[in-house]
Amino acid sequence: MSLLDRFFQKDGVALSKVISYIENQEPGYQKLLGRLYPHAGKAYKIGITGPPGAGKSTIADKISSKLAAGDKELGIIAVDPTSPFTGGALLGDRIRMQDISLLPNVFIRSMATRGSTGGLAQTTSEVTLVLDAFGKEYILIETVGVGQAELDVADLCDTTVVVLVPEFGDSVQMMKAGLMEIGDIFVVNKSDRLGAGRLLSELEMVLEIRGNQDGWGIPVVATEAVNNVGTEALLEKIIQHQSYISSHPVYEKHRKNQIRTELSRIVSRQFQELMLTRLLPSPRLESLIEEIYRGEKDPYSSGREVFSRIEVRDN
Ligand SMILES: Nc1nc2c(ncn2[C@@H]2O[C@H](COP(=O)(O)OP(=O)(O)OP(=O)(O)O)[C@@H](O)[C@H]2O)c(=O)[nH]1
Ligand SMILES: [Mg+2]
Repeated sequence: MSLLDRFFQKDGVALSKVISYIENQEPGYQKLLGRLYPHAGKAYKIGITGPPGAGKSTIADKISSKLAAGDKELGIIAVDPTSPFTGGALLGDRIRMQDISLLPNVFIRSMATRGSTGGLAQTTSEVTLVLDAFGKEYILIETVGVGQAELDVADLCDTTVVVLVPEFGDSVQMMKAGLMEIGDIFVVNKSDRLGAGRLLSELEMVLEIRGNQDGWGIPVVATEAVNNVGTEALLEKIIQHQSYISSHPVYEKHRKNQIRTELSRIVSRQFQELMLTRLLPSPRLESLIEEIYRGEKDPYSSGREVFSRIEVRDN
């Protein structure tokens, strides 16, 4: 039986293998994605993002066990930032999600960000597609919301939950980090800590000024995830957002935007490959750098010259 046959028979080992194949960009991986694509499109994607240590994994764990208890098929992707400051995150995620990882309807994958040439968002989106095609109904994607790549991941999701904690500071800092724009639901976690009440009312004020978004009033939920407090209310808000967005015309726009982003990413990546392998392979690049360095050429006309070697056919 082929790997794909086993995959479609819901073999977890085949699922892991297909994901590795995609992550490593093995030969023909794009064809494989093309074959999976028609089987995908049913999963609901929930992004959980926020600063390091805010409690994202703990929240993902609590929400997942509630969904899994309701017999939902779940996929969880934890994006490991591989930063020297959060080097232990990978192991930490595994430990905190140990209980749910034993359930037959839950599949957890930790993804390292290093070495993904197509970018984190691209690989995450491809792994999401694989889980979707496998038949996962909900896919939770945990990312540390501190960089552009992480913000891009939010575009993949249907509901983005932004997790904040009192220690992270005031709303000005959150706005700077770009977190205020991407949240469909905000969570003040560690509400057992000092300053949680202030953060909550500050957030509510900022969101009130921002107003409704296409008829969705962005809620703020207080949680104490380690003790499973407020997590039920959070899941309720997620389900509410799901039914809101699924029935609202904004969903079509959202889906089309996802397709637009995906398509342009795929084309850009192919351009990049074309450039590195054919137009400007390393030796050619190095000699151009030398020529520019010696003042014999300028980078602008050199760039145009390289580009002009592409034959663009109109059809
Ligand atoms: N006091 C308190 N601690 C919490 C709460 N929720 C989570 N924690 C603790 O905060 C720490 C970080 O939690 P994680 O769930 O790993 O946070 P994270 O956002 O996934 O962390 P990274 O993935 O490393 O960015 C853990 O020690 C948790 O037990 C809470 O509500 N109150
Ligand atoms: Mg985590």
